Amino acid sequence: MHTKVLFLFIVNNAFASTLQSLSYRPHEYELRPSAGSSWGSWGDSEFCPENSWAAGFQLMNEPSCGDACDDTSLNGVKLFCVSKTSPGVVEVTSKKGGFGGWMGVHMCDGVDSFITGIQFKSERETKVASKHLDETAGNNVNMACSHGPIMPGDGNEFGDWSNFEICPENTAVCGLRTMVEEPQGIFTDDTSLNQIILYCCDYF
Ligand SMILES: [Ca+2]
Ligand SMILES: [Ca+2]
Repeated sequence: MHTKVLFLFIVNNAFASTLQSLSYRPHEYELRPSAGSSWGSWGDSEFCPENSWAAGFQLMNEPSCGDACDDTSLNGVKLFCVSKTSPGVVEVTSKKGGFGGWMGVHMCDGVDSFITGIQFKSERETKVASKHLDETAGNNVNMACSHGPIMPGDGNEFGDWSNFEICPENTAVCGLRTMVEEPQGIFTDDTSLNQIILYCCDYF
């Protein structure tokens, strides 16, 4: 093997072994934007590798399917973790629903710009413990970065926006957890993603 090729092989393997998502990482704060519903259960938390933070996101969304079918809107959220010192991107996601597909990738503008805030759009649960004919729960997410403009999500329009929840100073988003309703079958209304938590870790 050529020396340069061998060197690259070793370097790539070193990054591959260090850039792994984590099931726990010490964090300073949780961003939990208000949500109109709470069907389903929380998935596992997933965190960016040490010394990396979320610099982008992507939504799993089911486009509106019209009056005669069962809409679910938002089904999942993915974060893209970036380190200031090593190349490569690690994806983290918590629990996901089974409807729709992945939308566009939204990345913070500029060098060393990381996600620091979230706003969540969801429909208000109309009755406790009993659904209307077609509820959708979570619909869309906007995120703010440490530098640059707010990144609008490409989910659906149903429901109302929460306030923007922002990480404390000197922290940035480093992980997430989602509450998702399990598939309900053909005769029962589905909602998929209902709530989201983002974690803020020390940023240096
Ligand atoms: Ca529905
Ligand atoms: Ca259904």
